[in-house]
Amino acid sequence: MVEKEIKSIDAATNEMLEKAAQEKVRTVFDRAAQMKPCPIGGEGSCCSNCAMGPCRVPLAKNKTETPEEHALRTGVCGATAETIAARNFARKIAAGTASHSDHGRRVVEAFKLMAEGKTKDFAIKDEQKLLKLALDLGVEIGNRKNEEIALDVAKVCEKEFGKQDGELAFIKNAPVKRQELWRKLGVVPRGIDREVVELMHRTHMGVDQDYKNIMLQGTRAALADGWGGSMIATEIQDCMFGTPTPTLSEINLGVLKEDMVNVIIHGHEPALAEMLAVESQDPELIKYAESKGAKGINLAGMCCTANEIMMRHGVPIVGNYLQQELAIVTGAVEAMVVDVQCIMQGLQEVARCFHTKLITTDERAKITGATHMQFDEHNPRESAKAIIKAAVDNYPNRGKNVRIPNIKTPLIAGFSHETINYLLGGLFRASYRPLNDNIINGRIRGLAGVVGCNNARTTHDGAHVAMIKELIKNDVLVLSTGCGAMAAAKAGLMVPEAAKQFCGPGLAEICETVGIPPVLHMGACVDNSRILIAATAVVKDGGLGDDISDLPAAGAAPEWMSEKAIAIGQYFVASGMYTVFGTTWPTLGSGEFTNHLFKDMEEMYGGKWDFQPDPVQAAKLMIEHIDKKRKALGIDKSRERVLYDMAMRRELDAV
Ligand code: SF4
Ligand code: MSK
Repeated sequence: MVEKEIKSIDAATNEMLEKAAQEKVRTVFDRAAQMKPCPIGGEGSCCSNCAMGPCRVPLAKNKTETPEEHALRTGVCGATAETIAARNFARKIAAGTASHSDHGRRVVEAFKLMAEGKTKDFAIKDEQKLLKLALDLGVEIGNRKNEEIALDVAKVCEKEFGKQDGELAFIKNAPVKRQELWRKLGVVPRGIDREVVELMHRTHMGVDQDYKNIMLQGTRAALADGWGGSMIATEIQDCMFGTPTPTLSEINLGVLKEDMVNVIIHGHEPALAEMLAVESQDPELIKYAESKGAKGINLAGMCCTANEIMMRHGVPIVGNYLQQELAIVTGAVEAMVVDVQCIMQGLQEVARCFHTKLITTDERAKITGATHMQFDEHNPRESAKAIIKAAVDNYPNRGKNVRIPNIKTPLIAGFSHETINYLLGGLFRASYRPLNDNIINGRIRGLAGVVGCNNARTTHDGAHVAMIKELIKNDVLVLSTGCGAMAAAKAGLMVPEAAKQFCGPGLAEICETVGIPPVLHMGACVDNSRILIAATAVVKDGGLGDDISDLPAAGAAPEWMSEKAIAIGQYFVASGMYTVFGTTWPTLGSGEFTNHLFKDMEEMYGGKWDFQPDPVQAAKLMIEHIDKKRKALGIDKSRERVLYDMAMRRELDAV
């Protein structure tokens, strides 16, 4: 675990931390300082899978431990350090897969209601995508109405969750060679729920006690996330809410408005957020807000729900994961509306110190002390209206101690796979060809997916921004999602002008020619599936090998904290991607199991895990990997990595 020196690299965050300290409001930053992480749990060496434990099997102090001594270091049932670390790791994959996939299931349910005409407020926004999806899923198009096609698409997707055998449908979206490898290794997912249930079973006390075998099922569950639940969520959301296209917006606490009713929507699922975006513009509700003394209604987003509505509607983003409580500390938030995932329980305690109403909206995610207003998918507009009205009613309760940091940054987001295709190839010959050509000629050195959370154990946003700057300086085009994308946006890396300032000459030239930022915002956590699709499109366009593992590409989550990040990492690795995580690594208690993830997986999948808490060093590892792949492809000529001396590094940090 790296000790952080400063709390955040973001000035707005630091300003609100000062305000919180002055007003004696306790936030995640204070709780992290007070609660030291358990070192044994942190390295995956604690098992509490049965009531004979918890059993702790930390790494041997004696580095020259003999195999016999090692065999004696077990839990009460005899489970070894390898089994315990693997079970803990696999259960994180199960939880991450379950979270993304349950999100996907909810979206399919809303889509089905829409197709059946049982909710009038949702519609098919992207007909092209619906038809493509129908073709991919074997749904008849003919002369049928869109709603009929959508209903069959919904039914096929719904079945993906409960299927007992066969293969998940979207597995066919992967490169053919990859599909064959998965079949050979026996890791093709059969049904999403089945893989999660089986993984939970196999990691129960006394079941699977061979770490390699546990990870085969861990991989199958992770693939059921990336090429299953997450991909379903992304595809159906695009059909129903629109496929994102480049959109200009703003980010950071400065998007809150002193003279308006501020409503923040926080979490992950976009259905309610979509309706809030519509209802916040409703003239009647605006008039109602004016009757309470406000100038209007200001809707803004937090975490991945923010990414969803910013990509589709340009709704501004207040901040990422570690800023959720600080938004309330401004004293200017009438309602913090939450759905599921990444919502800190600490929000309620912070909200109690201000006038903010914390509103839960999903029966799966309630918080003691919060107000619950159930979102009704049959009547989504009515639900949204009631929530906004509650926020407006709370405006007169706002205290005098309001301080909104005057800090916000513009960003351009909305780089779905389809958009990248059009931007690079043009509307009539959409293709990845120009991207592939520029990777082959070396202007673009490679691709990096930098994704994931913030973590209170490391400087807020610091690792994301340092890693991304190092990558783009070395001509690596960055694709980003989640809270990492927001960190990049706040640092000014998501506007085309950033190319000239921060990129190496090759990448800068491409960004300037096409008019794109060097860091492409691809969406929320579930939209990491867009990165899989983009990587596959690069493979299919030709010239860069015949599998994802051949590409000069790498993945990273430098500030990860969520179990979902482990599921994402495992499906990246199993899809052939070198993937490096920062902050902390949850299997260090077992050298042998860690070796399996860091070495054996490369032989199995062509991708592997790595851990490097220093973000610049981690970026260097990614660049080394990219260069290794360029060499294997025979396109390594005239590419030298830019080596920085201290003066150059200071100059880079100053911009
Ligand atoms: Fe201990 Fe084994 Fe029970 Fe885990 S399953 S708590 S290692 S006895
Ligand atoms: S919100 S999972 S902190 S990216 Fe998706 Fe951010 Fe990580 Fe949650």
